Amino acid sequence: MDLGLIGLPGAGKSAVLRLLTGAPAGTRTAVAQVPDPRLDVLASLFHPRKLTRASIGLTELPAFLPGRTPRAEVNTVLDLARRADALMAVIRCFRDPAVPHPLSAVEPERDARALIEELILADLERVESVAARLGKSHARKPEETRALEALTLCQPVLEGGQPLRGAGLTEEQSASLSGYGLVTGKPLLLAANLDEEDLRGGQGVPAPLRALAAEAGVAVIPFCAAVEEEIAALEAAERADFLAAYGLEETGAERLARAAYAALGLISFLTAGEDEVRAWPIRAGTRARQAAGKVHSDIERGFIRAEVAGWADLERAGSWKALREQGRLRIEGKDYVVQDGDVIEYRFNV
Ligand SMILES: Nc1nc2c(ncn2[C@@H]2O[C@H](COP(=O)(O)OP(=O)(O)OP(=O)(O)O)[C@@H](O)[C@H]2O)c(=O)[nH]1
Ligand SMILES: [Mg+2]
Repeated sequence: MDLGLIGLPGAGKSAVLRLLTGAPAGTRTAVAQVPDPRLDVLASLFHPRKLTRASIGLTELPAFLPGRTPRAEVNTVLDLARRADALMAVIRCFRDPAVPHPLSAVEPERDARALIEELILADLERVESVAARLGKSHARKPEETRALEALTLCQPVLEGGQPLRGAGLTEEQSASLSGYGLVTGKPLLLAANLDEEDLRGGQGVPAPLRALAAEAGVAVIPFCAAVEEEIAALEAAERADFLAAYGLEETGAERLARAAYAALGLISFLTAGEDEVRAWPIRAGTRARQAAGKVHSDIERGFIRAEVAGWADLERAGSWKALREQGRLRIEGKDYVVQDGDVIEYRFNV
C-alpha cells in the first residue's frame, strides 16, 4: 500500500518522507515502519529473535503550484497521484521568513483549498471525457455501462466542488470506476507542518485550516518538521523528556505514520512467539481464514481454527499458557472478522 505525498513547493514533503522512513535526503520513494507500542509489549513477553512492524510505502510527488504550474507538469503529478492508494497533502503552516513561500505569504488554508480544488478539477475533466467516450460507444461492454452509470452520479458531485470520497458511491460503483484514475475517491489526509511555537504554545492547527478540513471531511494531523528533526537525533530516554516538555505523548512522525496507515484502510493483527513478534496489515473487515493467507498460503488452505487473544489480555496474563488456563483464549472459525490488535495463533493442516 502506497501513500503519495503532495503539496506546494517547500511545504515539507521531503521532511515528512525523511522523518517517516529514515531515508537519506533526495530519496523520493521509501518504506515507513508503522509504530505500534503493542508490538513492544509483546516483545517484552516473548523476547523474540525478530520484531517486524507493519510498513507502508511513501512516495514524494513533485511539487506544483495550483493555477501557476503548467498543465502538462500538473498532469505528471496527477498521474503519480493516481497510482497511490491514499494521499497526504503536506501544508506549510510554519512562517520562517528564511524559507520563502512560492506565493509570498504563508496561508495554509489557501494552499490546502487550492490542492483540494485541483484534485476535484482533475477528476471532473476525467469524468467528463470518459463519460463522453463511453456514451458515444456503440459496443459498450457491461462493465462499461456500469462505469457510465457511476460516472453520471460522479459528475454533479464534482461540479459542486465536492470530492468523490464522500459521494456515497456503493462499493460496486467505486469498483466499476477503479480503472479510470480518479483521485478524489482516494483517502486524503492533511499534514499541517506547524511552527515550533505553535506546537509548544498549543495553538496547533490554524483555525481556517481546521475549518477547511472539517468542511472537506478529512483529518488534519499537526506536526513540526523542525522539531521532529531534533527528536529524531535524540536517544530514546531523552526523547520521552523532550516530548513531555511539549506536552506530547508521541512524536509527530508516529502520529503521521499511524494516520497514514488508518487512511489506507489498514488494521493489524499480531502474531507472537519466540521466533518473531509481528504486525500483519489487513483491511478492516478481513475474516480469519483470509487473514491467515497473509502469514502463509498453507495456513489459509489448511485452516482449522484461530486461537485469538486481545493483546492487552495477553499482556495481563503474561503468556499463552496462562491465558489458556484462565479460559480467556478465544477459539474462532474461518469467518471471524479479525479485529485490530488481535493476537492470533492459527491451527492448520498441511
Ligand atoms: N522553519 C522551518 N523550516 C522548515 C520546516 N519544515 C521544513 N522546513 C524547511 O523548508 C524547506 C523545504 O522543506 P522540504 O521538506 O524540502 O519541502 P518539500 O515540500 O519537499 O519541497 P520541494 O520538494 O522542494 O517542493 C527546507 O529548507 C526545510 O528545512 C519547519 O517546520 N520549520
Ligand atoms: Mg521535496
